[in-house]
Amino acid sequence: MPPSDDKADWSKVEKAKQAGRFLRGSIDEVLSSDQPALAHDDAQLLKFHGAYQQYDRDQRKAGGQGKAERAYQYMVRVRIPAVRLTATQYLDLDRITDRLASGTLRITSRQGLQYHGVLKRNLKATLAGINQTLLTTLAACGDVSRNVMMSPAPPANEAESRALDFALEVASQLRPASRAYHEIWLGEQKLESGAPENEEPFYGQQYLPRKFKVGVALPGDNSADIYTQDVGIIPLIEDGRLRGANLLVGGGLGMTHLKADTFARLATRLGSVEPEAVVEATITVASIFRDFGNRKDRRHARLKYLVRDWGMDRFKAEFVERFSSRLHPWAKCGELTVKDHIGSHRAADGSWYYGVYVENGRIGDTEAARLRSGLRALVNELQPGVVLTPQQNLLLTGLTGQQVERIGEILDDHGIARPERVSPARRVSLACVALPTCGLAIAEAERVAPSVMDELEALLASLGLANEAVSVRMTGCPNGCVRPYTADIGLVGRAANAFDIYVGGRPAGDRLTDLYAEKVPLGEIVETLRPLLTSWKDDRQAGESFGDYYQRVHHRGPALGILTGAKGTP
Ligand code: SRM
Ligand code: SF4
Repeated sequence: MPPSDDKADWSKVEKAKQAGRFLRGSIDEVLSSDQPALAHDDAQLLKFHGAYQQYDRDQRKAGGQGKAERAYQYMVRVRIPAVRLTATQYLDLDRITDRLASGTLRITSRQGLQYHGVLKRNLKATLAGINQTLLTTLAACGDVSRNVMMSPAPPANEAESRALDFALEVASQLRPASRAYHEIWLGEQKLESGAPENEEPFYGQQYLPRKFKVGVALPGDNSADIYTQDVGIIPLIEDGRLRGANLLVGGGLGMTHLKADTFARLATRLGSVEPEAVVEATITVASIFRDFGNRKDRRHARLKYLVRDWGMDRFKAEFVERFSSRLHPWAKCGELTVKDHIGSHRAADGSWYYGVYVENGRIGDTEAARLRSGLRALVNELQPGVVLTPQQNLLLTGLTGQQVERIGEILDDHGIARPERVSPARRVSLACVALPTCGLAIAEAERVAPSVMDELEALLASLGLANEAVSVRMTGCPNGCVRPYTADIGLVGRAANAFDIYVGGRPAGDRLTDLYAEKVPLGEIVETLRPLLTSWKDDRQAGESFGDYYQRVHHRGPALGILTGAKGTP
């Protein structure tokens, strides 16, 4: 019997789903009442609709309020499976934030878009407004297949284009079927008889045990960091033809400090399949997760724990049993790396695309730089396609050479640094949202990352390393929302003002970092790294990245495909 059938000790979230009538709960009733917030079960169900109940943690600190006085607000996440927006969609999404949210937009590390600070009374208008742009928030969060990531650059040929369609097809087939979303947010009439019994043919009423993440790479571009996904898809393209895809399973990064039974894990090779079987293979993995994932303990509910517990032999056997096509051995494929999509690039069809650097994904206006206004002006005037990248940046696509020249002028007019003036390290660095909105943040990230980068840039310049793209990924807790454990340097919030420093990942994304130093105060992070960066400069081999150098010279202990939350040895 699959463990998920034993319902006695199911987690509170499983019980909320069980009673939730396919994601309905009493969300609609509470939204139209004067209750200040949703209670636990509804707040859990709300996530499947793409919104998180939060409160401003800055305000709470200042006012010293208890739970009852929290000023509740909502984060709303737009799911954009094809990661491509039209100019009109972008401008419509931009307008919503002035009317209904905090006045900023936030590009996420999974190529989604978030609003923060949405008030309860504005939630319906926000979700309805997003749907009017022909986008959705359904399944942006919750125990379902999340936004499917993919390489953001325009495909170079027909084979790449077909490969990127895997992302769309997986997203469409794993989209929840419940009409609850339409009833609550889009005014569709509720059925008199309640929810039909089989409203979710794939998910069932319990949905998945936890979130499920899929990413598609392209040969030479692992922007989607596929080793960190539940399913990673590497298309096999030979002589311009799509031959199939290699599949990885069981990656995931979240862990808990000091808990050795939680871990970040790189996905393991499952094998390869024919092109027409890629989507079915992905859904097959999701079905194994649905039936066997842990529904008692959410800390151990991700697919990676099942893969570790079973081992790949058992996992493969279960997969083959369910899969209608053939699973072939892993096929030889080229080295993965990450392309820097910033600045101007020529697409295969002769058009141009231009990557605008967005520091930590936050699109807003400040006194120093009017990024949101500048992007609006660019999109308005040039009417480009807009693509969100896994590095929290934004590409404008389908441009002429003349339009590319115009971009520089518009950036200048709005005080936005042209990409060539942003250092290589900053261009590839990420930070998660963290404070003040994230309820799980232990430390700051997005708000302090720019000053950490200022210091690091100064140190790199003083060492003659200013042109090195050292990737720094900073998170306010060990959940790993900007994938710190595969970067050159990962900074992970450990206490209010202190971070654990991880080093030794690499752009290919197929190696985890080591824990290098613990509980380093924010102001000492860069100094702590100074000796290591200095020895890299002195002893590196030609072209050797910081992460590669660390692994060659300093790494002690076993090669790691797993990084546990246990106290590590620096
Ligand atoms: Fe994440 C939870 C933000 C990508 C691992 N993540 C959260 C929540 C919703 C906090 C919460 O549960 O209350 C954060 C909302 C903060 C806010 O105020 O906006 C949050 N995660 C984000 C985003 C916005 C980070 C960013 O700055 O870009 C990313 C949204 C992506 C999207 O559009 O869907 C985001 N989160 C990730 C990634 C990276 C990825 O998917 O490529 C990871 C690591 C990969 C993985 O899943 O293992 C990630 N987030 C987590 C976890 C740990 C999950 C685990 O099973 O271990 C949590 C906590 C949880 O789910 O309980 C979490
Ligand atoms: Fe919040 Fe932690 Fe994710 Fe940062 S890494 S957004 S602090 S859950």
